[in-house]
Amino acid sequence: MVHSPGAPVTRLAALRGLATRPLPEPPAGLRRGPFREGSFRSRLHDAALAARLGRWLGVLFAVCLVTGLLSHWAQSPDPWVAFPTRPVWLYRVTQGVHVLAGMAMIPVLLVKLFVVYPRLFTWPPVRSLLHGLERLSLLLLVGGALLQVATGLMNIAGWYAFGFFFPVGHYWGAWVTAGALLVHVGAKLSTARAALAQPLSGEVLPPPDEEDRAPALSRRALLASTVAASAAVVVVTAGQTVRPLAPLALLAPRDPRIGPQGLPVNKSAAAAGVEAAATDPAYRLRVDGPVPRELSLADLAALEQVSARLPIACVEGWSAEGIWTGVRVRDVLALAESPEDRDILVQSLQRNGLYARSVLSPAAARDPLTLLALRLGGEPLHLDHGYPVRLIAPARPGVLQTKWVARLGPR
Ligand SMILES: Nc1nc2c(c(=O)[nH]1)N[C@H]1C(S)=C(S)[C@@H](COP(=O)(O)O)O[C@H]1N2
Ligand SMILES: [Mo]
Repeated sequence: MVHSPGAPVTRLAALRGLATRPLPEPPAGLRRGPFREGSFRSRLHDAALAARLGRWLGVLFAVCLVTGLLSHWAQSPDPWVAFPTRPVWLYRVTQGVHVLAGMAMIPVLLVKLFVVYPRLFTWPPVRSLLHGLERLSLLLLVGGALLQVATGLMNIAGWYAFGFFFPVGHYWGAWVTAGALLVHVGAKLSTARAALAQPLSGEVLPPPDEEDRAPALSRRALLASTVAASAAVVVVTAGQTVRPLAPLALLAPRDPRIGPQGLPVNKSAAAAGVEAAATDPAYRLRVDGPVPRELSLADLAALEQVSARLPIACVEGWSAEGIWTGVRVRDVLALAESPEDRDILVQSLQRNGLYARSVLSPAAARDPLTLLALRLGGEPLHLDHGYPVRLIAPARPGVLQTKWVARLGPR
């Protein structure tokens, strides 16, 4: 080996040689069970099929990553740049797409794993250092992808059986999976290109040497049914956010039409422990600022009332629109002479819980459509929708649309 500091190219070549140098093959006696030659006979374990499924997965993963990062940004309490507040349906669309793309991934991921799992038992298991590293990255890729899909699915079903805070785990899981995917694509690029150039056989082939066995499915038919399953999942889930599809929303945990005042409820007043405080006639909205204010419901009703059609767009993928009526946050803050360039902390009557408070960026607080709603669909707000006062703002994740507001002011 050459060790001259002036020859980085030679050193790189040496490193490359080390990484790709064949490792000694393990004794053939260990080659048992699924490691034996010809253990997997189905013609569906096929590179051309794997590459096509992989391409689909890559597209869906990219959509999930981008929309997921947007959601992370929208929920960040301290963003460099505030998440935009227009169009008002922005978050509704990005998060709806996020959940749908994640759901669509499930059949494709499962079929892809079925198609490629025999490769788990390649022989020798590790050919070189580089090959070993690549196989290790597959562990992260498969583990990460399954974890992302499973935690996402559990989250939309409201089943928090995992021992970590969902947004944090799902966020870091995404980066690990993305990194492993990048390595995978890099390692497989030329193989995948060649496999994609091959036509996908529509022929129904029996396993080799078993010409008399009844074959089941062609590769093309498996690909087509996977895509169809994926599309079907989308159709029976999309109704939780796309109204015309609501009657088909068999898989959606939420029907956007069902709930008090025609809108779903994520946490009821009883569950939040706010029934007494929210219905107390002594309720006053506290507004912090140089001239602190305490406003009764009558005071609020005497201010200019604004109506706007705005969606509640839950991170779980369901969304529904309502016509909200109430006062502008900026008008209320002006009464307390609160400065216009500060983050605004909104606090609920709810004592505990992650969603008992939220932060409005200065731009969101100034937005003429950022409201403290008193009415929904023309009626006084239902207790479960946040009576007496709830925050409703454009292009804002549902988790930040604080209900039963007790107090607001500069953070
Ligand atoms: N105080 C408080 N506000 C809250 C919540 C909560 O648990 N506590 N849940 C949030 C979530 S996750 C959503 S999606 C919306 C749902 O509003 P809705 O129940 O009126 O449909 O309220 C948000 N506001
Ligand atoms: Mo939510």
